[in-house]
Amino acid sequence: MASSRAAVVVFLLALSSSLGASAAPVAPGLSWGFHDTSCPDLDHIVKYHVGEAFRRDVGIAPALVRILFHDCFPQGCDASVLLNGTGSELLEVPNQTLRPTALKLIDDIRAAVHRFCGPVVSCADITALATRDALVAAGGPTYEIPLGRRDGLAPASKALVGTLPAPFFDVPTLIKSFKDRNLTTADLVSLSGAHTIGHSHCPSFNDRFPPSADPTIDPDFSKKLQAKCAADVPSGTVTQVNDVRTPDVFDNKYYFDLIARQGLFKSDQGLIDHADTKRMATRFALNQGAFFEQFAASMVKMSNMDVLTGTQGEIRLISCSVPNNRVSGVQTADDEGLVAEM
Ligand code: HEM
Ligand SMILES: *[C@@H]1O[C@H](CO)[C@@H](O)[C@H](O)[C@H]1NC(C)=O
Ligand SMILES: *[C@@H]1O[C@H](CO)[C@@H](O)[C@H](O)[C@H]1NC(C)=O
Ligand SMILES: CC(=O)N[C@H]1CO[C@H](CO)[C@@H](O)[C@@H]1O
Repeated sequence: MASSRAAVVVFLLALSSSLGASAAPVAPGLSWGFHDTSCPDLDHIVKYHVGEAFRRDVGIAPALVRILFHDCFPQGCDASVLLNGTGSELLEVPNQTLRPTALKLIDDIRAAVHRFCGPVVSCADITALATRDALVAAGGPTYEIPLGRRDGLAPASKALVGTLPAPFFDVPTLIKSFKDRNLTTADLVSLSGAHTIGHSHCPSFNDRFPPSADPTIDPDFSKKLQAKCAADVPSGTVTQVNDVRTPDVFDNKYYFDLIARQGLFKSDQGLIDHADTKRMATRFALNQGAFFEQFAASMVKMSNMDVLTGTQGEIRLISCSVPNNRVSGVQTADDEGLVAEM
């Protein structure tokens, strides 16, 4: 009950801010209920599969959220991050720790959806919906997302993947990195709160061990991390939870971590210190409702970044890992025909 009311509030919020000049949650070509007639059971199918996967492994939630971020930020939410093989984004450093279980789940959901409805729903729409449902399963806010995304034909370039922010960035660099993608400081502070779930590998935070010149980290926490990562042989085998308080629950405890100087990355910890972000990060620590409201609005915005719509791109037919032109016997023209028939 409460959560469906929250959904309505976020929905109205998104609608009303779409009338404003600054934010446009409904990108041209996307619409609410895009698949209502072409795939009426879409929401249900996605939610069922995400629920089952979450019961087996709560790590599916952070895994999906990070995949969405890594898809949308470099060149838009076009499922390009899912493509495999030569030149794929998965081979780039920031993507090396995307979880294969979540990549597989997205494709399993695509297969189930296409079995029920025919090949009318893109991997990009499925990724956005599955991420939303996984966040809710982990305790986070729900929100409505407009649909109608199409899948990209090729991976983002190395240069674009390189625009993803790094964990050693300071706040001004983070703000600029987000601004370059039309994301605001409020988007930065709230979306960083996704680090309230999930885990990281030692190479992502080994710049914060003693004798670190970084005075912003709790020295005991820093020592513990260092001791834990001493066992990281071969490198990348040890994991550390992002939120030491409630590692698997999507809540506002991440901002408590920052106040206690136990943010894992420099990029996290800075948010509670810098003049441009401190007020909001503190507010989110004190008021989970305020965090959830901003986070949901920012997720809708991120899910709509530079989407392909209409006749752009394609609906991947065989696998979310493979563009149609790489599959023998399937042509992109057939795909357009199929979609037009539906
Ligand atoms: C603000 C700049 C950001 C930086 C510098 C950053 C950096 C990182 C790094 C280095 C990791 C750990 C990777 C590893 O070692 O395995 C990570 C994990 C994660 N990030 Fe971020 N991130 C940022 C923003 C975001 C945003 C906007 C989201 C989504 C809304 C997000 C969601 C996640 C999640 C859920 C994980 C855990 C993944 C898992 O458990 O598999 N991050 N991030
Ligand atoms: C890409 O994914 C497809 C479908 O799962 C698989 O058949 C193919 O072997 C994969 N290719 C590479 C290079 O991993
Ligand atoms: C940001 O917004 C401006 C103005 O709406 C637009 O011209 C520009 O292409 C956008 N940039 C990105 C990276 O989306
Ligand atoms: C999920 C995934 O495909 N990760 C890959 C990222 O890139 C490295 C190589 O650079 C691969 O080993 C990983 O499998």
